[in-house]
Amino acid sequence: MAFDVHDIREQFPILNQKVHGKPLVYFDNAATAQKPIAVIKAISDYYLNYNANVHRGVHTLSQRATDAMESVREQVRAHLNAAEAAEIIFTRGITDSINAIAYGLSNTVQKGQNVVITAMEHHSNIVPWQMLCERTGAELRHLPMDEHGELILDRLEVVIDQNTAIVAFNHISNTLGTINPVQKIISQAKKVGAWTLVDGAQSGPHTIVDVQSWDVDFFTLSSHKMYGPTGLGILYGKRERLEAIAPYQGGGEMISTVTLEKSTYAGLPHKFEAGTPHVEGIIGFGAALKFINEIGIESISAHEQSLLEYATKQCSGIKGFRVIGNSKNKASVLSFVIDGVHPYDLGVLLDQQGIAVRTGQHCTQPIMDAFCIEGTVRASFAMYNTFEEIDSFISGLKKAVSMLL
Ligand code: 7TS
Repeated sequence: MAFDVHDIREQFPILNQKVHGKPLVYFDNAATAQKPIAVIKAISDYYLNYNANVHRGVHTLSQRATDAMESVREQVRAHLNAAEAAEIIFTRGITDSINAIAYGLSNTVQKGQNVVITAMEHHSNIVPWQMLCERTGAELRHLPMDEHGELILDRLEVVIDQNTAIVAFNHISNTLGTINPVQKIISQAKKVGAWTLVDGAQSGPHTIVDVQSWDVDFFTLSSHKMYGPTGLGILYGKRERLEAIAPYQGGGEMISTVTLEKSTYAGLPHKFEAGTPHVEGIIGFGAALKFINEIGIESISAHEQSLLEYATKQCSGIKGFRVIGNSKNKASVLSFVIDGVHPYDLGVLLDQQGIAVRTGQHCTQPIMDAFCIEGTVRASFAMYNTFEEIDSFISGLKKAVSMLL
């Protein structure tokens, strides 16, 4: 299918509205993406026609819901090129996935070992590891970054050592846009026998991921950043790794046998899926994946790259503009400050002109500390954004700056 941004926009009715009397320009895609009609329809079809709990009933609706959910598990397996569908766990989101692994390692990680993250993680890939280290006495280390927002890879062999239990890092930084060299980091971890977890929050919607060729142990996505519903995450884990760690939640569906004294756990993937799953979310995510793949992730990514280049060039002429994160390999996230202006004030003035950006720390306070700034303004682009929208953003930004400086 040829990439036609105007056709694509027709699939996102929410974009066709005015905010404060101006056409909406939605540039907050790194936080969450809008949903195409196909996703909304898949969810309403489920509620209109076959809403039922899954796995529990012999009745027809339950079977239909179960089949729909399990077919999405297979779809995700194929999308990530996992070896088997049982390695795909449905969680509540990336935050939930990382907590599941960090908790699951509580009985395996020990004092004397270390956990490695990077200087550019989202809080959800920092705090769960701090909690694990507090529980176990392990040390938390990080791979540092330079002034461009690139990881200092020369430090890899020093930071990741024989005592490293797991290396957890993001593929693409939500604040800097940096695309990290996943394979290089994984190969260093493997050299010392450490496990790996890649946070794919920002790569899921923009790049092809092949978990087997990466040879990563855990990989996680959030549906809502990939044009799917909120409240659903994907956790991929290699079978032997998932089997080796403890489940983080107990309850229905995750057991094999239960007596009042003791329970045994179900096999994969159910061991990690206690309780009624987010059935509508899973079904909606299936529709989102199909939608992305029909357009083609390469075409989406190429379009977003040209938006990023155009926006960066147009912004560079603005007085006091300073980009935060200018790594060579960068995804469609433009974070910046305007010297002398508070990001929040810019965000409010842009909103008055119908332009949605995120301002602040973006749940990455250590990045702000490293760059000695309070926060940034972040414009992040998706498949449905246009060059005309960037022009509106630039003129809106110039207007805001002229009011504030
Ligand atoms: N990791 C990264 C790199 C992220 O960008 C986010 C969300 C998360 C983890 C957490 O995902 P969740 O779905 O569990 O919340 N990032 C953002 C953002 O940049 N603005 O709002 C949420």
